[in-house]
Amino acid sequence: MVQGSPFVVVANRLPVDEVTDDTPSSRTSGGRRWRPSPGGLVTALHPVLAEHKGTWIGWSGTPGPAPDPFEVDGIKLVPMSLSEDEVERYYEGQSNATIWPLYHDNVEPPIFRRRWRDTYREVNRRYAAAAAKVAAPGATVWVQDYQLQLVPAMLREQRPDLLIGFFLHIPFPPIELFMQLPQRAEVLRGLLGADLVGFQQRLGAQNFLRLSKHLLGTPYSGSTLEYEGRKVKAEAFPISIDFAEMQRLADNPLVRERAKQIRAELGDPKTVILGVDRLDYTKGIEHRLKAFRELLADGKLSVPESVMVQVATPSRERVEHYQALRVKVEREVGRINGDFGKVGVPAVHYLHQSYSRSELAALYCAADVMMVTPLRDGMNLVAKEYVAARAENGGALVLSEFAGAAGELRQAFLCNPHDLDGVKDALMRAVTVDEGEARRRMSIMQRHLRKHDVAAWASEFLDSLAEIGGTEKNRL
Ligand code: GDG
Repeated sequence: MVQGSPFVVVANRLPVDEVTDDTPSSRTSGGRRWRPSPGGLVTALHPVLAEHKGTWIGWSGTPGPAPDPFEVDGIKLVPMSLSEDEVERYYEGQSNATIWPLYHDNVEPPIFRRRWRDTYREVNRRYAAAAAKVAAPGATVWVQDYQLQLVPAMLREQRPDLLIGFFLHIPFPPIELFMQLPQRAEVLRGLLGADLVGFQQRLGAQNFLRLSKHLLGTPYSGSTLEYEGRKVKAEAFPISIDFAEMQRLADNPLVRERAKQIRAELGDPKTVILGVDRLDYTKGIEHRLKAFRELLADGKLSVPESVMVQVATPSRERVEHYQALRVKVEREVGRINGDFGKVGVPAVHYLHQSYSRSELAALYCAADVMMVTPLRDGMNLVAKEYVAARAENGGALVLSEFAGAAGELRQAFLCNPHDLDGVKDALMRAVTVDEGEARRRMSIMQRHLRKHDVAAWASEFLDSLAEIGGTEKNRL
């Protein structure tokens, strides 16, 4: 008789990647090999999962039949299968072409397709069934993100004994936008299946409480609403990074050496301006390129004294919005380099590639100015990583007011990415800030992040959930 796990994480993806080469650190399962994929979420949850023999349910990242459950570093992994069609409809379609743009202020028009939402429902049902199967009586189940919003209610229906938490990593939109979703009541009821619904920002939690009242007439007081005779709490838990890990990387002599080398390879400019994002239309990559181009045209910045490095990690490449964005960004980069580059010195070094954590840390160390200019972003971990990597080095962060991180990183050079003059002004202030002032700002932000790291985030959420569960400290 299988006893089940007292703690279960349900996420779209498993925290591992399949490897096809002979990487020595890979683990095998049914002839397939896996390597842990380092990420904030798994780092934060690993201690809880390992201590309580936890289980993580998610997709392996490859379409087709799922491998058998296996273990990595003391955590049981239960792979879910997704067919090619399901990847197209549930993941690329409903999740990334409908919900993603809608929840990010309709930055691109969301596409609504009935087939996509039917598949989204079916896949959510399968994830919920897997969780119902592995969870021990009275277990805590933590469901992650916008791909799985129906899971909490589906799970509660099968397993009312469970304590269910949900965390949304992206913004939760205002009522007027959410109401466009053809599946709106179903999604809302899905989320209301949880005991605790966590958001990145207070605004998201308020939008959710107001929406529930508007759409379902559920009364609320403070952060708690009543739904079908139960209490559901909606609160903000701003996610963070593994601060110590990034600081350790940035302190590593090899990484420091690499940072020097990067600057030398860029021609030892006075100012290195950096952007690191998934190539996503919410990240405001074009807006920052335009600001840089205009500053070059105005003569306020010039090549080779100032150069920009833009890492645009390939992302969701089969989704149309993303293909169109790539064309626009690459056209803008070409235009800037054509107008302002010199032989052997492009103005913008554009890198449509993925890098290792240590190469990213070296880039952070090499950059005088970091530009994070999303039009809307749940949090933005890149902004936090840059701050963590700067140690005693100063450096300046230009940060959009529309990133969740702006609520905490108040010493950044804040800007409205829609206001081009405002972005230019913030960038110039960051480029010209004196060293003492830059260090002062950086150290205040570092102090904040050292305390509010990803482990603190996970334990705040889980403590709050346990409190709702009504048992002492932790039900786990
Ligand atoms: C969603 C929400 C929220 C990027 N390129 C490479 C690479 N990265 C890493 C960064 C960072 C992460 O990916 C990106 O996180 P962000 O927070 O910036 O953005 P999203 O991917 O949109 O994440 C966001 C987040 O969820 C967490 O809740 O903050 O608002 O949209 O850690 O360093 N990592 C490596 N190579 C790369 O080339 N290794």
